[in-house]
Amino acid sequence: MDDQKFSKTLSYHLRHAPHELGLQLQPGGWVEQSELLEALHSKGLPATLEDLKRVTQTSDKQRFALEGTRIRANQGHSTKVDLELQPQVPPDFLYHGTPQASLTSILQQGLLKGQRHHVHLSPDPATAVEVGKRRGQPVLLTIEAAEMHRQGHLFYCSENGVWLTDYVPPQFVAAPPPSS
Ligand code: HQG
Repeated sequence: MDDQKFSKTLSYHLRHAPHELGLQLQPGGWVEQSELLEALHSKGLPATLEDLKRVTQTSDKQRFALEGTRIRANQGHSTKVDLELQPQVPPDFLYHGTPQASLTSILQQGLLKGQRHHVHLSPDPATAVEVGKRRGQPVLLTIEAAEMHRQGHLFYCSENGVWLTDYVPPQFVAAPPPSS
C-alpha cells in the first residue's frame, strides 16, 4: 500500500472507525502503536512501526502524532473521543474555505460542525482556500474570532494548527463582496 493510501486508512480508523479494528481510543485519542499494527495485520494490512513513523512525519497536514508507544490522529474525529484540548485565545481573525454552493446556507445558519466534533478554521487565508478547494470553487470566509471569544465562544487549537470551535453564528462570518 502506498503512503497516501496508508495515511487514509490510518485517518479512517483513528478518527472514525477504531471499532472496526477492535480498537478503543484512549483519552486524547491515543492507541498503542503495537495494538494498531496487530489489528492492521489481522485485517491483512501488514504495516510496520517504520511505516507509522514515516507516514506521521511526511503527512502533509501533520494528521498524526506519535508519543512514546502511542499514536493518534490530531483532529478530524467523528468517533466519540475527548482530545483533552485546552481552550485558547484565538487570533483576531480566522479563515474558512468552503465551496461557493454552501455560501448562502452558511450566511443564514452559520458554520455547522456536521459529522465532525468541531468547526475547523484555518489560521491563514491560503490554507483555508486549499480546504475549500476540496469540494469545488472555493470562497474564503473571514471569521471574527476574537470578537466571538469575547462573547464567550470557546476555541481550541489542535496540534497541527487547526483552530476548532463548536459553532460560528452567521454574524461573525464575513464573505467577500459578490463581485470578487
Ligand atoms: C460546510 C480536511 C452548508 C463547510 C481539511 C465544509 C480541514 C456548511 C463542509 C478539515 C455549513 C464540511 C475540515 C452550513 C459548514 N451550510 N454548508 N451551515 N456549515 N458547511 O470536511 O472545514 O483531510 O467536515 O464549509 O483540510 O471542509 O480531514 O469540514 O465545506 O482541515 O485532514 O460543510 O478536513 O483535513 O466539510 O474540513 P468538512 P472542512 P483532513
